[in-house]
Parts: sequence; C-alpha cells; structure tokens
Amino acid sequence: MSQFREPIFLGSEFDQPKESHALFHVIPVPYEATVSYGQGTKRGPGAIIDASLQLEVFDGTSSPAEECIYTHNDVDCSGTREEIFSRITKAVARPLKADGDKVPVILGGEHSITYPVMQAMVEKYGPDNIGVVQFDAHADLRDRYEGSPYSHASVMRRIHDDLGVAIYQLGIRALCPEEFMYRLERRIPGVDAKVLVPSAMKEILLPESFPEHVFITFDVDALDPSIMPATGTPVPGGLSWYQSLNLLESVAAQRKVVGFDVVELAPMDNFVAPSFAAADLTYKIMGIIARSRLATGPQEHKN
Ligand SMILES: [Mn+2]
Repeated sequence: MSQFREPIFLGSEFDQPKESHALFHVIPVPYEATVSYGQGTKRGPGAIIDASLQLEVFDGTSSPAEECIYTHNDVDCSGTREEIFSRITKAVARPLKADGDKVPVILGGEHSITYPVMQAMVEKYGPDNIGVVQFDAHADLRDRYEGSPYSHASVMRRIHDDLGVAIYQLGIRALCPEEFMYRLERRIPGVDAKVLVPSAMKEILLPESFPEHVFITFDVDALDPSIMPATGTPVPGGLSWYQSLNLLESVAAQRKVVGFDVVELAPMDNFVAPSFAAADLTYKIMGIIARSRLATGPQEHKN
C-alpha cells in the first residue's frame, strides 16, 4: 500500500512530496460503467498523468507545483458500484481530514464519480457552504438514465437533489426536455454555450447567494471538440481554451475553490493532443487556485 503509483503527476520534475506538505492531492479514479457512446474513460487518469510528464513547471504566470502535488494511488474500481463509490468518498475525505489547506484533484473516469466525491466535500463543508460550478456540454440532470440514477447523465441531479448542493452550469449545449424543465423549475443558474461562446464571454457572476466554497467539476466535453475530440459524447459549439481559463479565473476570483475534478477524457491511441490538453488544464486549474490563495481577499464576494 505504501508503494506509489508510477508515474506520479509531474513526476518528470518532482519526487513525491510528503503527503502532509502537499496542497494538491491528485486522486486517480479509473471508473467507467455507464458511458453511453464512446468508451475508454477508465484510461483517462493514466493518460492525464502520463501527459503531465511533458508539462512545463512554470505555467506562464507562476509555478503551482511549488505548492506540492501529492499523487495518491488509483482508487480501486473493481466490485459493485456501491463499493467503488464508497472507496471514492473515502479517498477524497482523506486529505480533507488532514490538517491545513488541502485541495483534492480528482481525475476521471466518467462523470458519475463526482457524486461520491461531493459526498466527501459535503461531509467537510456542509451542504449549504459548498456549491458546484460545472463545466460541461451536457446538463447531466436526468433523474435516471438507462435505468440508473447514478449514471454520468444524472450526476448533477443527484448532487442537487440528493445532497442539496447548489450548482452553476457553464457551457451546456445538449439537454433533454426533462432537464430543460427541471432547470426552469429549480432555477438552476449558469450560462449556456449558445450565449457564452459567440460572445466570447470571459467572466460570469455567481449569484450572491451562491456558497462561499466552490468545487469545480470540469467535464472535458465542455471544451470544443476541435481541441477535445477524446471524449465519449462530443458536442460542437464548445468553449475555447482561453475562454475556459478566463472563466475559471473568474470563478476563483469570486469564491474559494476547495477542490476540482477533470472527467470524461477517453484517450485516443494515436493522438496525444487531447490527453496533453487535459493534463495542462489540470495544472492550469492548480495554478489558478494557488494564486487565488495568495491574492488579497480572494474569499471576499465581489458581487
Ligand atoms: Mn458531464
């Protein structure tokens, strides 16, 4: 059990730090059960970590790796869904229970893993003190999908309905009538791709009532398929690279980001660009979080 996974995130540049010293806790979750179209998300975490070996430590603004990145062993994704979900919750709870500021960074795997991840986040912060900002092409608000309430297509419904957590959606451009009505009835805030993308919007304003802690769930299909074709259900009209980074900065400027995940990468065998994009995105979000911790008063609500 003490054996580290090989390689570790940015293992080309750093040895595994002491677990207690690290701000960022990378938790690979190679879970794939309900993906509906393309397959291969269970290879996502490995591909992101492999690609991280090619990253520059300096991200153009700062070197977030200086805050230390500890890579945990892969969560065991064998057995029943219940067993796997409870292992995921436990793995995320571990850094949250430790002393000091620790940021879980979960690498998927299919999007359904965000539900057990949020169970750990809610245990730490309470349902009223944490909200989820979701970058995604799909609303993921179906009550069930293909018979399962725990499908990747239902994950945000579980988080909002069952955990009572506020959500904010960015980049959505594929949803069914049930999800459309649910969003209206529950007044789910956010900005859809058809507004966000043509206007090249760089900043959003979270509702004043939105919780002070934020978990970011980044489904890579939020990105346009031109930069992210390696995902099970790509949808045209997605976010560009810089727009995504600007929006992430905007979220981190308004609330304290206490964890994030990058999910739904289905790596392509002969095309490394999407895997590298997912690794770069993961590292860029670390940078945004590290810098927001240093900025004066990042937790002050700007709205
Ligand atoms: Mn999704």
